[in-house]
Amino acid sequence: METRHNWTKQEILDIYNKPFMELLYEAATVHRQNHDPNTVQVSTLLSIKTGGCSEDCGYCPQAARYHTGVEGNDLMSVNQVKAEALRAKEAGSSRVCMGAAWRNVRDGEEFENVLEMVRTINRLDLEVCCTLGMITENQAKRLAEAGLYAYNHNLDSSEEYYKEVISTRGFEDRLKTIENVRKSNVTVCSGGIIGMGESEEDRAGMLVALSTLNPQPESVPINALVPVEGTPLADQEQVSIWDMVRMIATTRIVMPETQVRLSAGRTNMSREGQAMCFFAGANSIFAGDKLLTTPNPDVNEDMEMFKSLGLNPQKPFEKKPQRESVDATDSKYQNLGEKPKWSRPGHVIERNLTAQQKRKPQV
Ligand code: SAM
Ligand code: DTB
Ligand code: SF4
Repeated sequence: METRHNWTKQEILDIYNKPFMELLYEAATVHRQNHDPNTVQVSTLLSIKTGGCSEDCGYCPQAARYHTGVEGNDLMSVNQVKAEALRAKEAGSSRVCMGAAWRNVRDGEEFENVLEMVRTINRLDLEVCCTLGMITENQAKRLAEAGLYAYNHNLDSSEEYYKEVISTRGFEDRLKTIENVRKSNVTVCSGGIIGMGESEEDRAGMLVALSTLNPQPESVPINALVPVEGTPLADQEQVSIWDMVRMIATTRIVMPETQVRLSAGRTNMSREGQAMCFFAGANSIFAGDKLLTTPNPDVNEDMEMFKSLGLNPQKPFEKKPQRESVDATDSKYQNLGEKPKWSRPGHVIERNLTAQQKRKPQV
């Protein structure tokens, strides 16, 4: 069946709410028509710049304004990154995803260092992904030239619910960044979080926004909120495994060719729960005992799970060939010293303000 780019919210809601067995069967069928159901892509996350972020994302332990115990750190060195990437490769990952707690990329020394990290990891024959916040077209092209394979930039929720979670940046700028990445030929990784208090309509709304992109993202991470103390969403109830399976199955049906990533929240899922997610069409995970700042299952446990389910890790560059890394000296693209004006809506989100005002108890 041809990939559709005109899904409506009602159609997606109807899929999401199908009787569970029907939904699972349909998703597993679409999955088999488009992918090898026994292959799962494995990525390792690496937080190259942790904490101290200026934004007010209600879910995020790295936002400086909340009191979460995550310390702000400087950008890692290229050598440190290389050592971590080698460890990830030895542990069986085909991709390294470097995350930075930035609102957007700024031209300058730090970005030049990130470009060097991209070249270094690509030359280790690993797929390299970055998630650095909003980027311009020129920045995306420079990353592409350095050998970037994928750029992660999540829509996180529906356009409507986004406003309930974040006030310092707008949904439109997320879409604009994805458009910029597309112009660079780097693959797009974009998904979201469930369990933030959003409705089923919001979940469907997010899938409308993602599935109507043409082309659809090559990778769609579905995160279960990891509620972190000190963040505005700390008291959210753990999302149920049934909702997670429904969300993954629906994502698989509306985006048949994409790699659907079973992302944050696996430490709270049983092996049986995760197996249902794989059956429903998830074919990618983050491995390694840490996500960016929160825990993730142990690599050995994951490998045992793969063995018991007969799953095999996907090889690097299986979906799209490796691109050459161009040295900084041979670059076609200049550092433009851009100062882009990304939006800052600035509306009031009560629970974000409350979390910001709360002080840690004095000991
Ligand atoms: N600063 C960049 C940005 O916001 O695009 C990149 C890093 S940011 C931490 C990447 C993604 O991590 C977010 O878009 C969100 O989907 C996910 N994330 C952050 N905190 C999370 C949490 N507590 N639970 C689940 N996912 C989370
Ligand atoms: C994505 O969708 N999930 C990853 C990755 N992309 C960057 C991040 C999850 C972060 C969970 C919270 C933390 O560890 O700080
Ligand atoms: Fe900063 Fe990204 Fe966390 Fe938002 S999600 S606070 S932009 S690190």
